Amino acid sequence: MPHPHAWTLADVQALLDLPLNDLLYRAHGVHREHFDPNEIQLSTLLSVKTGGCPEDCHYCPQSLRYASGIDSEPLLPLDAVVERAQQAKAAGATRFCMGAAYRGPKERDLAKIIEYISAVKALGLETCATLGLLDEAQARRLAAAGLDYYNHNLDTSEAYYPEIITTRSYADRLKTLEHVRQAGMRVCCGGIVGLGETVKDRAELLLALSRLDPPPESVPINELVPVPGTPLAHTPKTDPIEFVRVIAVARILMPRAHVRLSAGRSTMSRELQALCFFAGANSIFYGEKLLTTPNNDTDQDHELFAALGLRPEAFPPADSGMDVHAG
Ligand code: SAM
Ligand code: DTB
Ligand code: SF4
Repeated sequence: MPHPHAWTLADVQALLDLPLNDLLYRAHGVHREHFDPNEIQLSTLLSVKTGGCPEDCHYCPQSLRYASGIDSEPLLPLDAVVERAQQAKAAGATRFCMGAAYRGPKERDLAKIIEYISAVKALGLETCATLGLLDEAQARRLAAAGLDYYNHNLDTSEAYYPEIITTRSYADRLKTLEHVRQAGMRVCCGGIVGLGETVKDRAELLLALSRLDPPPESVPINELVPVPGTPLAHTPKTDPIEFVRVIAVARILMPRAHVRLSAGRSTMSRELQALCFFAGANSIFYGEKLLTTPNNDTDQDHELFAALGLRPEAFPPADSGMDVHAG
């Protein structure tokens, strides 16, 4: 097997094209080498600032350009964020991810988000934020506040990207990821399947993710949630087997990353989710809402874990900085 950095586009295309049983066997083998295959990490999302975004991401209901029916909401008060984080912790999540509909955070908002981060971290949860583009100083301030992960996706291939977003470039995204790394935070970076991209675009996205240096610690693989009013509302649904292939190849290319079965899970059967977990997904968004769209019912998730013999990652998470032996 080539060194991770030596993968070529042809290799990745060949992986995506393998007979499914060969691909699954290989991906599951890589998964077992690096992780307990029966453990799953749970992240809960909260939209801390919703809608009214000036960007034009064609998939996104929060862009102010599309009539998706989302009401804009300003930044939530600190106590509301803390309450939701406490609920997430009580329900068994180990990571709390705060999302904001920005091109990038404004100074006044960043100061408030820094307060959220300190308060959520004090609960012993891992913290993650997704706030759009960051400059160097902003990344440093978030890291200093105790932010463990920053989510910023490449979304699709560089070639297909201009069909999906015109208001900021692939290069802008890579710059933000560099700032996040330089500030010492862990990177959560993935993409979306089902934007109308080709299999080659998927291969290019997966290769670009694996070539981030170092590769992301967390890789969310989203299936497009088609929201009425957005330009991609009528995009044909991805073949579920094709989706599983993307998960499997992400696992092979990024053996140590948590691969997250992300948006789109609520319309997936239990069997399809089980196949994704076999293919190497070992993290999910947990809680009944993503940012603005519905996610799976938590009781049903627990039934699924029981049926599959999956154990949620224990609390406190390994990297929370909490003393495991205290209390
Ligand atoms: N505004 C920030 C940004 O774009 O970086 C942070 C929030 S944004 C909603 C985070 C990610 O959610 C996007 O990069 C995209 O990958 C994903 N996303 C948004 N809408 C989606 C949809 N309808 N279906 C699937 N994924 C979606
Ligand atoms: C990611 O890759 N997926 C999440 C998270 N990062 C922020 C967002 C999914 C959003 C789905 C559409 C919505 O609920 O608005
Ligand atoms: Fe704005 Fe982020 Fe939605 Fe793009 S994905 S429109 S940047 S909230």
